[in-house]
Amino acid sequence: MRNMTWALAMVVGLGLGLGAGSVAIAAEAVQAQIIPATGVVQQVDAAAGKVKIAHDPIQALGWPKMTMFFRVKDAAVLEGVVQGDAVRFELEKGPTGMVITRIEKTAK
Ligand SMILES: [Cu+2]
Repeated sequence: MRNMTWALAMVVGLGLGLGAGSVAIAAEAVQAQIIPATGVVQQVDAAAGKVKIAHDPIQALGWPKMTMFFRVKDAAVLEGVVQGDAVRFELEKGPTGMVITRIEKTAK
């Protein structure tokens, strides 16, 4: 509780001290953060711009290991990616959630 109060005070302090413009820039920087992850491709739906990946835990997001669909930022991200590929990929927070910006196969 004490920490929460402190955090709130910091947010208010930042808002007052830096002004709305700086806060907006800070929010943008957080949005552009690249989050690395690894997993195995289960299904590729290029037409829908989606890929199902059994991913390892993603610490930066606090996500446990799970199998789920991800949307890709651009269809080109899925080029050459097929079911069964072990991959390393990068996530970025988009306006409607996490999207994959890059997929790279790892050695088998
Ligand atoms: Cu997940």
